[in-house]
Amino acid sequence: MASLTKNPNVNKWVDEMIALTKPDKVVWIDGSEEQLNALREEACSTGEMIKLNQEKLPGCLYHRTLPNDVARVEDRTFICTSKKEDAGPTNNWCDPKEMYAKLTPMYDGVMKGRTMYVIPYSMGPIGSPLAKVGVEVTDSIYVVLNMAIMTRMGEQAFENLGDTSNDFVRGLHSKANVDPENRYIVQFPEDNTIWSINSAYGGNVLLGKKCFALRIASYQGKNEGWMAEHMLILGIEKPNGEVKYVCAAFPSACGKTNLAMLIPPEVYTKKGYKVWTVGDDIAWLKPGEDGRLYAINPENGFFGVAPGTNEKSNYNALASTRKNTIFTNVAINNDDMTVWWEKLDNNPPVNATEWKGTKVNGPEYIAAGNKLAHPNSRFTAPAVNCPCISPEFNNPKGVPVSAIIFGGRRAKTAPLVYQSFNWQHGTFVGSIMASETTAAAAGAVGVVRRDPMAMLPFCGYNMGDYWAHWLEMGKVLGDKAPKIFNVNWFRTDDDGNFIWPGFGDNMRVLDWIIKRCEDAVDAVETPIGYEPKPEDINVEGLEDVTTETVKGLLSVDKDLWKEDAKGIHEFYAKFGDKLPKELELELEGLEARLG
Ligand code: OXD
Ligand code: MN
Repeated sequence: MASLTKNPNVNKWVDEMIALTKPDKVVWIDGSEEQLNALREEACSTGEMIKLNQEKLPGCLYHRTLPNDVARVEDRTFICTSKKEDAGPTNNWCDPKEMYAKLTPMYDGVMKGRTMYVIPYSMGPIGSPLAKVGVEVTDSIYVVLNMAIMTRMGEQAFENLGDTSNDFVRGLHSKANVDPENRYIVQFPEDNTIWSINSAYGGNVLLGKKCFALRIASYQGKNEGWMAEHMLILGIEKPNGEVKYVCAAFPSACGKTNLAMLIPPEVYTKKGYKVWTVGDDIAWLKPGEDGRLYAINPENGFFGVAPGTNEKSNYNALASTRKNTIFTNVAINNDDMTVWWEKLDNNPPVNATEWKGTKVNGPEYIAAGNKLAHPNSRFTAPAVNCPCISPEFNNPKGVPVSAIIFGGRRAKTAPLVYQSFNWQHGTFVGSIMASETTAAAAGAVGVVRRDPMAMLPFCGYNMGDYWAHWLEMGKVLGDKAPKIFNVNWFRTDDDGNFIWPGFGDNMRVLDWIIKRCEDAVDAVETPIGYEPKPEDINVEGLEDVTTETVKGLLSVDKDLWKEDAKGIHEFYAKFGDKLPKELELELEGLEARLG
């Protein structure tokens, strides 16, 4: 099939990939509904996809991955820069020459008997100066259909690239034999290249997402003066119609998609407050003409975790999945070919197929201690489906950011919310982000895992250089820089119960954050930063939380923080002389203030 572009750089690279992988057939994805429909039919006829109930879930399809291929594989993810120190102590590294030499034979002829799909896609709105183009070649229709939801895919992407540019990310994916022993997810930041092999699971194979929009893009951002961050973007509309935008970074499994789509409590909706979703996972940030920081969501859909999503926890996410959605590794209700997952409701289907494909009696299966849906089962849903999608979602300029919020899961240390003293201190606050492991994951409970800016598995270069870039961006932005905050929804009482209600009530904390950005409310200075006066967190309409409770949630236990500071020293030590002096000074400052 003829190429869709005159761009010689694209065509040369695609020809090389064809010569390497030797597919029987090559199909360029133009993005038309006609072509996508034919692919859907083909995938359903081979069993790769299963058609769900087209009345209840129009346009929705189901896919099951192999049980050995259900999540991102951090231990098989590499950053291949010529110098080891450019990947840094938090990434797996391999010399690019060595890695190419190892993988090339694995790709040699891997698509014999298969079709290669060439997917042009744009990360970011078509026509946006912040957007970037990628081309992914793959032997998986599942990848094509997911990329059609997650990106602006097809011929339109070449409009952004033009006929001569060489600035596109080259993504080579083959599911090969889905062999976990030979699974590799490899980024070559210096070559704008990603090679992924032996997986068919989303995070490893939808190369526009984590591989490009975070790992490669973070490296590009450092060189080009912008930032790629693991952040949601939301707009808070005030009763006067003004909308303030915030970005927020949380480690995986801290409720990012829920915060991005939050429905404010009645005390706020009554007054006319509303929350608009711009993005739920990734933000690209660049200073605009007015000197403020602007954000776009490079993605076009949501690749969300299904279990736990329900009418109450995230009404908007659930609504987003009711049409044109791909479900991966959830359970099927065979009575009506709909989907089910843990905590969707209290009625697991009796006539169920669990995620691995076995027919079971749902309630009995669960009673025996099994899960019907894989805990990391997913929905891939178009952003346009989201009832609260921001009217600015496709704005090529992006949205101006007033505040950046960091957060983690801490039982005792971090207060409900605090504000950093300034950008440099805010960078420090982001660099010491951490979560305590929960009983949900294997291993010891309560162990602190450092996850700076929630970028630990996603930073495409040395984290020390990444912090230096943050500090540099602060200098560029000057007094127009967003204010930086830290939140913790997960403080527990002595019995281990969460004290703060979370979900929609997190609006009460966002309210204080916005007021701080507008200089409309005072704060109290503490050793760790500025905190609200307890009475400035609106608790109207809450049943179990009073201003007294908030006071407790804001308490800072100096001994715990001193202990934490020791852990930060240890973590920082890994970076040697790549650690910016400013951060070392911030840590010393914190310790001095703690006494
Ligand atoms: C994700 C993640 O899948 O952060 O978004 O793990
Ligand atoms: Mn994520």
